[in-house]
Amino acid sequence: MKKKLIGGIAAAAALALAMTGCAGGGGGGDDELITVGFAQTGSESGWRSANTESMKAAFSEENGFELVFNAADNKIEAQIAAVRSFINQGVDAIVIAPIVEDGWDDVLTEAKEAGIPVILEDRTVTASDDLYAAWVGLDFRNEGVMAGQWAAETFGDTPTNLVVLEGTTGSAPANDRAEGFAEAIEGTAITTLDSQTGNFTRADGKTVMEGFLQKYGDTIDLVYAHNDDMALGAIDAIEAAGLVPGTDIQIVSIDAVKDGMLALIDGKINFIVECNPLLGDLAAGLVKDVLAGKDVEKKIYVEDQSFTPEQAAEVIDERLY
Ligand code: GZL
Repeated sequence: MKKKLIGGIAAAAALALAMTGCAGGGGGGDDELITVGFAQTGSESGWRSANTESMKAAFSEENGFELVFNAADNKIEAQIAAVRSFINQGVDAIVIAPIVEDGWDDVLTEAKEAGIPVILEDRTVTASDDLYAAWVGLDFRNEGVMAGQWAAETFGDTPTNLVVLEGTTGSAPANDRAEGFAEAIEGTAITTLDSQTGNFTRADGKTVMEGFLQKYGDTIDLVYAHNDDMALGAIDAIEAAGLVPGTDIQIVSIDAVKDGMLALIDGKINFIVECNPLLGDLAAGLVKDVLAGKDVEKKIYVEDQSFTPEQAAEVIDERLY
């Protein structure tokens, strides 16, 4: 499977403009608006808010779109029902950030039979890739590898007790970040004491971490959080237990949203791998190209980077989210 790698969001935006012939602003093409149904996961995290903002800005009327937006509150059935409703409305195209990987074959087949192209953004699905026109997002597995490599380099052969705050059960980022991290720490002295979902939310991350602290106390050396919001919840629990996050218990996380980066600069998180949420321009470009009958890459990856506290301090003021 060919895959296109895009470096940084500026390059991604430029590519999106080029793909849509929108360079220099405006929607290009005739005056009629393109009606797009967008099925978002919900509003579970700071990352999701930034992603929604990016998508709404890109699928604007001035860019030639009429956006029908649905946020499914992280409920899989509600998200599938939203896609069905877009099909019944006869939208021109559907964009989905699928909450989980499985269970999409039927409704994607219905969209295909209705002649409505589907673009996936952010998360992926296990359904056959002839059921969607393209996917744009991040390499979650590599994000897990990057986080695991930091842990392996930092703790290496020192016996280390790890607990994991997993993302939404069944979601591509949770599955892939777990896999990548496990591969990267293989052969080290890092032992996983426990691993549980915190649903990518700060509240659940705190609750799960409270449980880990009750069960394992200060024998915990390291937390791997699949996103910053759960890492921030873990910080709340660690501090409530009278321990020092980033020192007594180190934390490695993924996303690099503003609040996560500030905690990193404060030394409460030790390392963050970025997962860029600003996918709106790319998704909008793909919709226009697919509707124009152009050939598009099936998978478009936006490159990620990582940050130490010092690196975060250098860039915090210029970051877009
Ligand atoms: C990753 C995205 C994940 C983020 C979380 O691309 O799907 O969902 O890592 C968000 O913060 O809730």
